[in-house]
Amino acid sequence: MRIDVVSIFPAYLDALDLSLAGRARASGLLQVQAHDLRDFTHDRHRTVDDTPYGGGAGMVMRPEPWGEALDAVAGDDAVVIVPTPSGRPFTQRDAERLALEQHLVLACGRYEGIDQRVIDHASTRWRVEEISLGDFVLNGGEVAALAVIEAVVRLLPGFMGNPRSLQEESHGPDGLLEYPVYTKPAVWRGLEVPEVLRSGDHGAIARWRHDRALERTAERRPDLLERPDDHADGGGPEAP
Ligand code: 6GU
Repeated sequence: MRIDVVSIFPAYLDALDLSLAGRARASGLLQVQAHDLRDFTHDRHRTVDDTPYGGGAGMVMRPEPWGEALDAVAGDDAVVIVPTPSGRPFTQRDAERLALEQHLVLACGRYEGIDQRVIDHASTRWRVEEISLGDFVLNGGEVAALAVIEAVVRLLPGFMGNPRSLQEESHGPDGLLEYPVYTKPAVWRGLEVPEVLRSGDHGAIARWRHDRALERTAERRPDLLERPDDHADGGGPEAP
C-alpha cells in the first residue's frame, strides 16, 4: 500500500517512523510520504489560507495549492481521505475497506476547513471520503490522519504478527467492547485476578469474558447493542 499525506505540518507524520507503521515500512509492505502543502504555493509568503466569503470567523484554505498538491500525488487509483469534524464517522468497517486499497491520499486541512470546491472537484476524479473521528474538534486533520493510518496499516496482510489478535478485539466480529484483561501477578496491591481466569475451564472463561464484554458495552456504549446483527448472546449465562 502507498499512503501520501498533504499537510502544512508534515512533521506531524514523523511519528509514523515509530513502532507499528514503522515496521510495515521497513518490511516494504507500506510506503508513506508526507508532503508540505506550502510547496504547492507560488507566492513569496507561501499563502495557503484566506478570509471566508460570506464573512465569519477564522480562515479557509485556498483551493489552488490543494488542487496542485492532489494533482501531484494522487494517481487514478487513489482514494482521497479528508479528515474533518463535519465528516462521516470513521469506523473499523472503513479501516477494513481501506486496507484493501492500493493508494490512500490524506488531505489534512487546518483553520476553518478547505474551500469546498477542492472536495467537489476532486470528487470528479477520485473517490473522496470526508471522515470524522468523533464528536470533538481538533485543530487540524493531522492527528486524525495518524489515527486512520494506524487503523488501516495494522490490518494489512502480513503486518500483525498474530492474526488472532485482530479477530478478538473491541468492535470485532461480535461488535462488543473488549472484556477486561489480566496478567501476573495473581494478587497485586490486594486485588485478585478473577478466579475463573485461573481455573483452566475454557468454557467458563469464554462465558465470563462474553458476560463482561456485554456488561461493559451496555454501560459504556449502549448504542452498539441496538444494532440488530452481530453480538448474538451465544455462550452467555442466559443461553440454554
Ligand atoms: Cl477527522 N478532524 C478534525 N479537525 N477534528 C476532528 C476530527 C477530524 N474528528 C474529530 N474531530
